[in-house]
Parts: sequence; structure tokens; C-alpha cells
Amino acid sequence: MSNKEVTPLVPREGWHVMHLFYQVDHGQWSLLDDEEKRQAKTRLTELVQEIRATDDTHLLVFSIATPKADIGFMLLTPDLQVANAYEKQLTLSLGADVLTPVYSYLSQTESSEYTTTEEQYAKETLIGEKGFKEGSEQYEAAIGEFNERMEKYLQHRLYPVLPDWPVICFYPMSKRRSGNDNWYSLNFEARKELMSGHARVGRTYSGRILQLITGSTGLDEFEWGVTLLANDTIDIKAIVYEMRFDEVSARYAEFGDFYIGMQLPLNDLFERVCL
Ligand code: 76R
Repeated sequence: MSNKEVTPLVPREGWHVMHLFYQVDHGQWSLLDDEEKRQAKTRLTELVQEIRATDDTHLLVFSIATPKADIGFMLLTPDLQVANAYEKQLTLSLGADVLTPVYSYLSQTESSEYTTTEEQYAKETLIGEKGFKEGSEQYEAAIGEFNERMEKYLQHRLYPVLPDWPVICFYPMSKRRSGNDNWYSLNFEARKELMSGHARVGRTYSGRILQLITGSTGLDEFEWGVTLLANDTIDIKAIVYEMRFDEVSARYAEFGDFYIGMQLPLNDLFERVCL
């Protein structure tokens, strides 16, 4: 990375995330000769390699279904200065005006304020449901397992490594703030209760859907970016449909546009988008 003298913008916790969507301008592309086209593709390939070799940085590359866009990138990296520099380079990588930005989204990875606490797990699950005695061997072992699981889980939310599952679905969403349906005027207990219903539905998709919720309040138009990875589009359709019946979504969620992409190796991507 150049620009070493610029003050880094690394959040206290988590990473910056950019979703970038481009259309290919085939008119501009056709003005390049074969050698220029080859060089352009090499430039993008080398840039992708450079980004992927950067510490704590991940880049997903995908082809977008339908003409909403052609190429999508999801970039995760701590420093906003680095994200910004890479984003500009990606835009120009195939030559001036070949990639036209059509949509983009800036967010950050975040932990959730609704995550189960050790205290809550002990009281509700271990003592309440399982009838364990506080301080018993069984109880201590279960607490140990819980903490280990939560640590891994929190690590995934803040510093995710996403699998190469082919289907990627992105859409932005907010919680409604109108009249009697104002999420932000509910008290914490009510929100937590509703979110535990949401999580219960979500967990039934374990192994089929990987969700990454990134926060964007104050950073972009909506309040969260929703990124879902899957091996089968039917699971995307099913989870989004089922969530609509859950009160958190039924009553409080508002959505932006949906993008469906397919993760592909770069050479296949070039072929797919006819470059
Ligand atoms: O802490 C956790 O991550 C587990 C519980 C959980 C939280 C806190 C969870 C589980 N989600 C959480 C937060 Mn979710 N999620 C969405 C959508 O299309 C729609 O209707 C909504 C889009 C899907 C499909 C989904 C899937 N979730 C959030 C938040 C932040 C809310 C806030 O802070 O107020 C949003 C915006 C959101 C939206 N969720 C799950 C899933 C799935 C599959 C799970 C289970 C994950 C797992 O256990 O592995």
C-alpha cells in the first residue's frame, strides 16, 4: 500500500466493509486493442492478489445476476484509508470508464448488543432450563464451553473469514421508525426479546446460510448491510421469506435493493462478463 504517511483510520474494534457494484461499459472496452485488454485484465488480477495479500484483508469477487450490475466486490479491511485507496484502484483497474460504479455500500463489522451474556445463559439456560447447581462441576464446564463458543462467535462477527460458497446475496436494511412501529422507542428488554425470536429462526439455517450483518448507521443510507452466503439460491429465498413473518422483519424492517452474485475465479469472471 502506498500513502503510508496518511493517518490510518482503523476502528477501535472491527473492520471496514465495502460492497462495490459495477457495470462493464462494453463500448469503452471495445476501444482497447487486444494487448491493452490483456494488460487491463492482468492489472485487475494483480490488484486482487495484492489486496488479498494485505494483512487482515479479504476480497470477494463475484458476477452479478441480472443487468443491475456485472461485477461485484466485497472488501473487508481495517483501515478506511486502505479501503478507499483499493476501491479507487479497483474502479480504474480495467482502464478509464470501463467499470462504471452503479451501487456501493459502506459499513463496519460489529458485535451485537443482543448477544447472550454469560449471566443470562447461566440463569436462564443452565439453572432455569437444565437445573444445574451454580458452582457445580457440570455448571462450570458448561460456562467454560459457553465462553469458548461466544469468543469464536464474536471473533467471526468482528473479524470474519467468509467461505467461498458460490451464492452471495447483499441488501441494505433499516429498522422502521414510524408511528407505533418505531424500533428505537422500544426498550432494550423488548428489543432483546424480539431479536431472540429472530435468532431462533436464523439458527435453523445453520450450515445453509452464513449471515454477516455489518453496521452502517451514519456511514451510509441504511442502518445495516446484510450479506448472506449460500450454496443454493433456494436457501436465500427461503430465509428472506421466513424472516418476513418474524416480527422483527414483519413489523420493523425496511429494505433496499437486493443483489445476487456468484463468487467466481477471476478468469471465469472475465469470461462470464464477456471481457
Ligand atoms: O448474535 C448473533 O449474531 C446471533 C443472533 C443474531 C443477531 C443479534 C442473528 C442471527 N441476527 C442478529 C442481528 Mn440476523 N439476519 C438479518 C437478516 O431479510 C430479513 O428479514 C432480515 C435480514 C437475515 C436474513 C438474518 C439472518 N440480524 C441482526 C441484525 C442487527 C439488528 C440490531 O442490532 O438491531 C440485522 C439487521 C439482522 C438481519 N440472523 C441470525 C440471520 C441468521 C441466519 C442468524 C443465525 C446465525 C447463526 O446462529 O449462525
